[in-house]
Amino acid sequence: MSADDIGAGARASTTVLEGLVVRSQSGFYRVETQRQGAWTAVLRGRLKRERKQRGGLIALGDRVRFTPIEQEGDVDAVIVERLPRERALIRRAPGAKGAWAQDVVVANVGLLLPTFSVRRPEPSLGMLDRFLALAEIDEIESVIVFNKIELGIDPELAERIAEYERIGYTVLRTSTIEPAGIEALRATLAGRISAIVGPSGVGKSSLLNAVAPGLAITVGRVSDAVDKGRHTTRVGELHSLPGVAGGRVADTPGLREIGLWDVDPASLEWGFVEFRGYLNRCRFADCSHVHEPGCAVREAVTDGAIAAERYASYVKLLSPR
Ligand SMILES: Nc1nc2c(ncn2[C@@H]2O[C@H](COP(=O)(O)OP(=O)(O)O)[C@@H](O)[C@H]2O)c(=O)[nH]1
Ligand SMILES: [Mg+2]
Ligand SMILES: [Zn+2]
Repeated sequence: MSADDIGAGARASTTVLEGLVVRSQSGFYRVETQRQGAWTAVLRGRLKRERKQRGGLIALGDRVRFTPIEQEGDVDAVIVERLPRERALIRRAPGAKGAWAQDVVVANVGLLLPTFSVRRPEPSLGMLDRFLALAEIDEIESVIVFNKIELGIDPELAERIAEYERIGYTVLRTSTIEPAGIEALRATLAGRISAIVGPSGVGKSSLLNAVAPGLAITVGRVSDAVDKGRHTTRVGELHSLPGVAGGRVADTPGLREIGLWDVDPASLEWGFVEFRGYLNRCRFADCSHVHEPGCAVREAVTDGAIAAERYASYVKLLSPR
């Protein structure tokens, strides 16, 4: 049964409950409440049409209002309203007529964890810079994770990592084998909604299992895409963390493609935190920091105040094609 077939004829009760969307798959939503358990919900008709038009009106991490219905299949609730989002991790794609299509990957997410392994696979720091810029622009805090440290960190990589710390980012050095940094990761995740992102194989699922063994997330294979090929179903899930502080973390397939996002070139400079002190010192107010004379950002690169590698990432992101 498709989600679209349910709920239209169902008589909704007048009870309205509030909950958090912790799982989303093909129009079905798992909604958790504080005291009334968890529900499987579909969208009410009007929301459904908006979902089609806007490509996903309800995202993982959204707070919603819903009413219980007579159970049909697994479905026992209909979502009637989405509450305002504090913030969201957004994937942007160029849309029709110069507009931007936006796809909310996780709503109300307070922390992004760009995660890489120090080797096997080798880290892509270009991708890291992309994640960091995206988080800065969406006003989401980032904590960088380098996993598999028991394999050893090349001096060159160690220097690059130190540079991220110098510009203000917290870096966790972890291993699920040794183990190392797991306690720090657990403390970082406690009591907030986070999203872990990064290439496959770096140990994201292993890290979450180390932080919360009860989760038992599948490790070492592509587990989050049900169905292969063109009709791949995206399953997003917010895992619940144990402990008094609680907390939720998304380890979701949509996050992998964030690399394909495109950003308004004028906002990109804001995504590089160490540029900010120079932005209003350029000769031209609309300086792109690539070819203009009197560019304070490029001077800072020449002086070594801004790392050449980070500047190179900026230029690459500015014109990805
Ligand atoms: N050497 C080493 N391997 C790890 C570590 N953490 C995870 N792995 C391995 O890396 C592979 C991918 O792990 P997985 O958690 O599925 O990565 P994900 O794709 O990012 O979720 C598995 O074979 C894990 O056993 C680590 O700290 N050190
Ligand atoms: Mg995984
Ligand atoms: Zn400039």
